[in-house]
Amino acid sequence: MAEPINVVVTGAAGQIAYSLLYQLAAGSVFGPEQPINLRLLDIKPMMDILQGVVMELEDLALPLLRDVLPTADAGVAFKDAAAAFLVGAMPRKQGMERKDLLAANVKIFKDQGEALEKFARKDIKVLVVGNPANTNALICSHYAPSIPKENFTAMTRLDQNRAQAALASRLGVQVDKVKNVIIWGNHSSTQYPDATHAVADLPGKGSVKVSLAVNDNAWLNGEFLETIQKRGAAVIAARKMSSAMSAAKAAGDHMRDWWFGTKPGQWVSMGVVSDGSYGIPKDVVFSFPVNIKDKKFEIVQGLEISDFARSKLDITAKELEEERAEAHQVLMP
Ligand code: NAX
Repeated sequence: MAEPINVVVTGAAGQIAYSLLYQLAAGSVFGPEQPINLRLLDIKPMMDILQGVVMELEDLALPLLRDVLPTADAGVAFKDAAAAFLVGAMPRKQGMERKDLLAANVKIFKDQGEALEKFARKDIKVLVVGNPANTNALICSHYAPSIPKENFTAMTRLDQNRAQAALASRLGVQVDKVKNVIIWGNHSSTQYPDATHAVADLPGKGSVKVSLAVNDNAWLNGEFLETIQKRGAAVIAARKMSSAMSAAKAAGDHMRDWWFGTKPGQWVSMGVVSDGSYGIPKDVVFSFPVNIKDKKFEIVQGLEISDFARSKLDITAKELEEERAEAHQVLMP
């Protein structure tokens, strides 16, 4: 059996981590042959609660789970880490402006970037879940210059899963019969869920373009798009808490595909540092469709972008440029 790898989960006492940790310990992300050491980072006031999570991890009695270390010290958590789920972030409190939230969070991700730079493996794979996820990932990468920027990604997989499920429901097929729906841009309400290039495997018809199968562009460019953009808010309104089970599942999906690769002919959406593809400004973390092989992703090239899509891409890119400017303002006034 392989040597254990160190896997970090930040915000480890929170609700997403609570669902994520089981998946990691059970081998459904890094595979059934890969033992793991868990490094659980949270803030000092959460250490008692975290101890309860550690007890439950022990009680899982899962053989792949080797060493579990709860800590409030980022240097300890990131030591020799091979993978990190950066879930922990400052939640929006009542009366807090979006700007204040961004300011609090970019400082956290600056500190964690610096700790990654000093202590983590140089081939570490970092998935940022904590919001604003795209800009947090950019900041983190910026403060860890010796780790390739391709090793920092932000999660839009939950949005992709939501979009795939909504299309499957509309077409009356199982969710795995729909593929290649794209989330472009920011993990925020400006994201562009794009079904233009998606295909569905329909009974008796084989592979059909989703746009032809749905045959209702007004729905695809209207209700579908808005439902996915606002799905997070709808879950909060109903559950009085934000998405956790589905967010943890998506984080597992994202990392598993990064680790093991995507299936031939299928792409997934990830927030990655833009290389200028599709006319998106460089140096923002933008969600693109990617193929993954040998633990490296490549942005899918050559997709046709309609005028409608262009306008949506520009809106979400502009928001990310604004977030980047605000982050720089906080960190380098
Ligand atoms: P919780 O409030 O349940 O947990 C967050 C945990 O992070 C808490 O235990 C807190 O003490 C900890 N934390 C705060 N500052 C920290 C720091 N500096 N270092 C380590 N830990 C720290 O939130 P939860 O529901 O788990 O959500 C976590 C984050 O995921 C939030 O920012 C949330 O907005 C974001 N989400 C991102 C999604 C995505 O698709 N990218 C979807 C789900 C979710 O909304």
